Amino acid sequence: MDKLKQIEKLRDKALAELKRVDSLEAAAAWRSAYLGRKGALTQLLRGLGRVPATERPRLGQLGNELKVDLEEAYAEILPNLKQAALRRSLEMERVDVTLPGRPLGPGRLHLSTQILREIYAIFAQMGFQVEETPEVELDEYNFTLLNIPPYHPARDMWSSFYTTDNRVLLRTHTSPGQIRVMRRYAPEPIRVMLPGKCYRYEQVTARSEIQFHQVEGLAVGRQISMADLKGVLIEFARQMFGEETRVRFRASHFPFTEPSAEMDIECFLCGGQGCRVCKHTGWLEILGSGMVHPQVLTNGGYDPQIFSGFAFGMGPERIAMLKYRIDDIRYFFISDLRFLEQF
Ligand code: 2NL
Repeated sequence: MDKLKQIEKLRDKALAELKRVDSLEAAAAWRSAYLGRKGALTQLLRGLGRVPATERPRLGQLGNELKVDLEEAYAEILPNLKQAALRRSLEMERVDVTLPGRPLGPGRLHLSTQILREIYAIFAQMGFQVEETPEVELDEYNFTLLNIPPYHPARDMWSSFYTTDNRVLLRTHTSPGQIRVMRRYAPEPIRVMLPGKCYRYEQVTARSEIQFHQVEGLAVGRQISMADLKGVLIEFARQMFGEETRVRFRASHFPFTEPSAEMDIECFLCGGQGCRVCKHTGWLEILGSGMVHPQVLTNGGYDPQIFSGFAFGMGPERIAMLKYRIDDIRYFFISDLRFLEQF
């Protein structure tokens, strides 16, 4: 077939097909079938290289005219198709504002809050009252008054969130609040619980978060001994983990207590036999504690010749993780209902 006829046939075919195009998708397909890089017209124009030189200019001109005509025909139908597509999507996505809303569940307390409240309830029976203290603290309260000297690793910029004022930071533990409470009540005897969010500038992993809760207890009075500390914490362990729970105290170190001890409970998952959770020791570390350091008592406004006290601190997330076998602390802070609704 000669080229002239081919061009005319292509025109008829393309225009006839364009008449049947009824959607944006079909229009795009049509455009690429005729005008695209591998389209019929493009192929045909490319084939002109092989026709005799005398016919080439005229055929080239006709081919280019066809190209312009097809582009124009395409541009002409496009606005209508766009309109139709818009109308269809408005129709399909219409919102019926008279439909009743989807019911929202009543919500529930966050797991960390649930555990915190269990802890308060137990210590409340033993005379401890809850106090809340600031999350944004002076470094004097967060460190210095707690007997954490300037060269102590906990003061390192890398583990604290400082503000642009280098005397102000996000508390790394709830203990600075204990100083505030002591100064408010001294020289009265006190028994207080301090719960709240704490922050550490550290790599987030399955075992450590930059944010976590802590709950601390503090008792200061005239006749308080290490026996009181042990009695109170053993009672706590029995109420929290069961009457039969065995505990042990291990010597430890904190800058603000002397002596210091950590309390372990017998692993309730394996009954002390040794398992993955207790790392085959049979024991789970639950909290840190100790007798308040004389310097800290002094800083709080109590004369250490007359007063003594004990303190302890624990993480509700850690306790919840052990209790419910949660293997990643990050679940507590990502607000995923699939996690939260299990508790
Ligand atoms: C832990 C250990 C602890 C305290 C917190 C405290 C506060 C004052 C004076 C003395 Cl004002 N002590 N708090 C004492 C021992 C341990 O926390 O591992 N917490 C997660």
